[in-house]
Amino acid sequence: MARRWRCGSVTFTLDRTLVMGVLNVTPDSFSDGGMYEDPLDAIARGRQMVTQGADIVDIGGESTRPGAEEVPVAAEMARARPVAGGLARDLGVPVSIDTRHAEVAAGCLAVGACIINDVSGFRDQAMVEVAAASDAGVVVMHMLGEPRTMQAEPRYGDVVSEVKEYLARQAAVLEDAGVAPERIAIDPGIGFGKTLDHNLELLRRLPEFGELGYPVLVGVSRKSVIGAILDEPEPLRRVQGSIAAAAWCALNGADIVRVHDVRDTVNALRVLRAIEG
Ligand code: HH2
Repeated sequence: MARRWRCGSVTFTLDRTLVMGVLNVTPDSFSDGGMYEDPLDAIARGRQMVTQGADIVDIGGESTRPGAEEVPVAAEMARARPVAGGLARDLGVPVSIDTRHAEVAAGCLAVGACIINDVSGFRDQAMVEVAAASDAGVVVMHMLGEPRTMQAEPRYGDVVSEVKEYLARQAAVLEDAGVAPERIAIDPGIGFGKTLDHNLELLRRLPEFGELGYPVLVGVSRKSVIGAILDEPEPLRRVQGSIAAAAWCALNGADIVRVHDVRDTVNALRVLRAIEG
């Protein structure tokens, strides 16, 4: 049977790697902070990503970069909801809300978003309830601890087994609450409470995440793992490295890649597909 991911009224057939475009409407995201604070600019960028081939647009109103402080829910809502609503009306592809907060998720679903992307992996029961009460797709991501402190000496026995166990457990919590399995995607959370070696091992052993039976999403775009390999402190100069990483993910079982550079990534994946035949 074909593998699928159901997000509200849209069902993706996972016969190629999908591209989720990142749209951060924050002042402080690590690579695009401050670029799309004006909702009209954000909406224009969202539409542009779709013309460039994005399959999903993921809106974030809170930076979760290492060291980031939690943003008040009202502020996050004020940033994200107008953009979610403005885009969801006629974008032609699903709008995803990247949030750890149940109120923000519910507010954005109410205006048409149909994916909840939770970097804290649905640890909050209120978030599980919002998911269960909706028909949205969900992304369960692994993060060790929380953004403010997650990079303080992260430790694992076997990072892949531990991240997999966490994802399986959180997916089971969602299923028990009534979220249909075909709505759930999982994400190892590159850069969220992991050293460079942990991140590389997760990427190297990416196919193992497919064993859990859910679509696999990966976000490596412009992250410090790329910066560390290339000795490049400026996120905007990590584009080629990010595309190499996205191609690796696509060849190793990622169903969705979450990226800032939509056009370049879409083109790279088109070439891979042509070669694969
Ligand atoms: N990474 C970031 C944010 N959300 N969601 C998923 N599912 N997977 C990821 O890897 C992921 C994510 C961090 O990147 P970005 O949104 O560009 O930065 P910031 O958190 O500073 O806004």
